[in-house]
Amino acid sequence: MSAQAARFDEASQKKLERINNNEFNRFLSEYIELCKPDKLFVCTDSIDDIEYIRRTALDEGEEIPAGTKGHTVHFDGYLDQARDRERTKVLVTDKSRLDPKIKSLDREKGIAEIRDILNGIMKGRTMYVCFYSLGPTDSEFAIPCVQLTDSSYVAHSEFLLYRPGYEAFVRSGDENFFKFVHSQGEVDEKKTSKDVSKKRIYIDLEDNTVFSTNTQYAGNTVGLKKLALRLTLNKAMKNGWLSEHMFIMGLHGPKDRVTYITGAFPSMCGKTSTSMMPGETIVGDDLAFLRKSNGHVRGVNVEKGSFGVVGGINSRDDPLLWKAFNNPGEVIFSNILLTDTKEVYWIGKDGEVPAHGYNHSGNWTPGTKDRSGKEIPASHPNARFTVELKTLDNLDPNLDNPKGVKIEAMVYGGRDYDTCVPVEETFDWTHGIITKGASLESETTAATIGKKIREFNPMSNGDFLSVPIATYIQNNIDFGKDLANPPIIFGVNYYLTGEDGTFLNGMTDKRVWYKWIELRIHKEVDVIKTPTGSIPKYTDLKKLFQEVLGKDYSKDQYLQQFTLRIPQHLEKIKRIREIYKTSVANIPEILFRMLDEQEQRLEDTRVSLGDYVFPDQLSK
Ligand code: SPV
Ligand code: MN
Repeated sequence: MSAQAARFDEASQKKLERINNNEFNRFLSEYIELCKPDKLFVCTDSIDDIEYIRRTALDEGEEIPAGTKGHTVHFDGYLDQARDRERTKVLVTDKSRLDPKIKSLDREKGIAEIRDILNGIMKGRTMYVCFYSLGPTDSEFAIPCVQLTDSSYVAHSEFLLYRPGYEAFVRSGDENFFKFVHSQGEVDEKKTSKDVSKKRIYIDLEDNTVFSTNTQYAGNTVGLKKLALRLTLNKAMKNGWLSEHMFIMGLHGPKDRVTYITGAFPSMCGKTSTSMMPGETIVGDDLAFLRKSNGHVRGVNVEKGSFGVVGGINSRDDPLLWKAFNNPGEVIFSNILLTDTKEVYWIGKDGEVPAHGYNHSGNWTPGTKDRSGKEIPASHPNARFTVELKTLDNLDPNLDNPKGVKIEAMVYGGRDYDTCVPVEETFDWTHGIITKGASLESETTAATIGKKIREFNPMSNGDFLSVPIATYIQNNIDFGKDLANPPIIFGVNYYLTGEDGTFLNGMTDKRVWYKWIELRIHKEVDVIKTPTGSIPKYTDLKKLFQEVLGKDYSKDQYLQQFTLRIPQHLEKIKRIREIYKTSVANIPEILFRMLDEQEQRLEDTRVSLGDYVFPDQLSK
C-alpha cells in the first residue's frame, strides 16, 4: 500500500490493502503527493460505495435532483459544452510518428505543464479513486482502468457508463492498466470550472495515461470514453484488432433470428437513436472493440451505459428512451433546462417550451440572449443524458458476454444531403472500408448563417486518431483480409434531400433499412448492382415498409431516394482523393485504385445513361 495513502481514513486503507500492484501504488502515491487532496475515497464495486458517490454528487451540488425519482441534472460551464478539440493533445516523444493534423505536444513539455497545473489542485477536496473495466471483465477484450478525480459527477457518470473493476484489480496484479487523472479545478458560484486558461486534456500514449484539468463536460473528463479511445486505438494497431466509434446491435429477423451488426457515425448523426430502435436489441451505442476469432469478427461494447444527445428525443421517434426519461430510475441530464417545478426540458421534447427555467446560461426565459446578442436556446444543442443500458427495455442479453457477439455486418453513415442512397451494400470488405469507412464525410452547419461544411471523418474516428491515418486504414483493410467470413459492409444515409431541400425520408424509415440489411446478410433478398454498390429492389422495400411501419411506400418515393446521382458521386471521389493525396503520406495504394475504379464505373454509366440514373435503368 502506498505510504501517502496511510494518511487517509482506515476504510480507504483497507480497500487499498487488498490490491497488490506496484504500478498502481506508485501511480496513486505520485498523484496524491502532487494534487494534495484533503480526503481520499476509494470506491470498490460495492453497492454502498457507488451509492456514496451518487449521494455525494448531490451533497456537493455537482448534480441537482430533478422531479422524477433518480433523475438528476448537471450543468457544465457556458463555454465547456462539448469536446474541446483545440485543447486536447496527444503527448509524444517523436512527433514525426503522427500526422500533422493530429494535435500533439512534446511529451516532456506536456507532462511538465500538466504537473504544474495539478500541483495542489485538490487542496480542500476529496480525491475519488475509482476502478473500472473497458469491455466486459474476465474477457480477452477487458482493459483495467483507474480513475483519480475530484468530481463526484465524473465518478458517478463512469459508474453508469463502465463496468466496475475493483475486484478485477484485487484478483490480478496486471500492471498494464490505463490511468486517468482529472480535476475540475477551482469552481465558481455555479459550481462550474472557472480557470479556463488552465484547461488541458492531454493523452500520454507512452504511459497510457490521460490528464484532464479545469473542465467538466463529460466528453473532456470521463476519461474512459473518447480520451481512452486514443489509447485503445493505439493498442489495437499494435495487436491487429479494431477500436471503433461504433454501436453494436442485434437485428431481429424472421423466426427469432438475431444478427449482430456495428454502425459508425460521426457525432450528432443518429448513432444512438439507431442503436435503440424499437424491435431490435442494443449491445452498445458508442464504442466497440472488435477482434478476429475462427474466421469471423467478434465485438464487445466497451461501455455499459449511454451518454447520448437528448435534443430531439420525443415519444414517437424514441419510445425506449422516452419511457426511461419519464419514469423513476437513474438518469443524469446535462445542460438541459430545469423548470421551476423541477421538470427537465430539452429542445424537441413533446409539449410546450416552458416560460422560465434554469439552464447552462443561468436563469432563462424564451428570447434570452448571450453577450453577442445571439439567442440562447432552452437547452444546449449538445445537452445529454447518461443512463445505464439496463434501464432500457431492449437491452440485448449479450451485453456482458465475455466472448462478445459475432459481427455479421458493419454500417457507415454520415450527414449527407445530396449524394448517397439511403442504404447500399458494398462489393466486399476492402471496397467497403475504402468507399464507405475511409470516405466518410458529414455535413455540419457552421455558425455563419446556414453555410454547410462537409467534414471528412474517416470511420467516424477522425477526432480520435492517435496513429497516422495511413496506419489506421491499412490496419482496417488487413483486419478483414484473411477472414473466412468478414462482416458485410453497408452505407446508410438518413439525410438525403430532394431538389427542394426537403428530406426524402422520415426519421423512422431507418427501421426499414436495417430490416433489409438483416435479410441481405442471410441472402434472403436480391439486389440491383450499381457502380457504387448494391441497392434494394422496390418490391422488397414496399413489403418491409408495410410490415415494419405500416406505411405505403410508393414507386415514386423509391425512384427519388435510390436515383444514382453521378455528378455528386464524382465530386465526392475527387474530394476524398484530394484529401488522401495532399495531406497524408503512405496511404495504401489500393485506396487510390478503388477510388479510380469506382470513378471509372460512374463515368461509363454516365456515358450510357446520363447524370441521374433510376435503379430500373441499371437492372436492365
Ligand atoms: C460523441 O461526441 O461522439 C459522443 C459524446 O459520444 S463525447 O463523449 O463528447 O465524445
Ligand atoms: Mn460518440
